[in-house]
Amino acid sequence: MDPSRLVRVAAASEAVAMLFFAASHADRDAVALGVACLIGLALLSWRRSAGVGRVLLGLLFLDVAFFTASAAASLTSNGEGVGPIALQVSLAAISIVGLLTVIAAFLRRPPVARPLGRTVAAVAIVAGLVAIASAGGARPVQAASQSSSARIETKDTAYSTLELTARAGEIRIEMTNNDLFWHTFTIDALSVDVRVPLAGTRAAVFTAAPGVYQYYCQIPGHASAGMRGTLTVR
Ligand SMILES: [Cu+2]
Repeated sequence: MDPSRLVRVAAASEAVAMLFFAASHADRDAVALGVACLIGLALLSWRRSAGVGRVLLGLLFLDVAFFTASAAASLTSNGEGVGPIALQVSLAAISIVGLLTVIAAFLRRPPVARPLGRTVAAVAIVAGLVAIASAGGARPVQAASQSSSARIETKDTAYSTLELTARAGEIRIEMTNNDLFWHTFTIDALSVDVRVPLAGTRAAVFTAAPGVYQYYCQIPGHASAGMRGTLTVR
């Protein structure tokens, strides 16, 4: 099987999985990635633009592989839900397969033996189906809130609140992420930086004196998209 054909299979699987997640969770990052996959796929259709398409898809696969593999590792080490882990593992699998097929296509490797080609294509498609099946179940668990702590959630590249209040002393901010990719709860002035994967809940525990502190998400582009707020400590 021709490596460039395998690139198409992997890109189509990734696009379908991303757009399915985007449709079920209204996740802006997933929409952008799904659309970018479709653009890459379209560019492959013309000989002149095929190289650009491969580079675009290669970068997308690399980006998704990095974030989903690290999210899967984090969710696993925290013993979090099987659904979210399956979603991240399957997206990582599609992306790693996709990245390898892009590299093979660039190296102009001779066509892969048909059984191997079929296996690679099957892995991409099955991983896509697993991603779709687990996307619906990737919902966070609600944790009980306590008076001494505050909770915040992220959805559609936005914090659930842009104003948090807490009492001076030890403060615990629990954040749950409902989006496909990582978000952070970061306060530079207090050296707070908690990273939260999909369906993960992580707590930032720190001590603060009375004052107003800025919190934001460190993922590139997220703070400027509105992921910044203020924590008022009284
Ligand atoms: Cu973010």
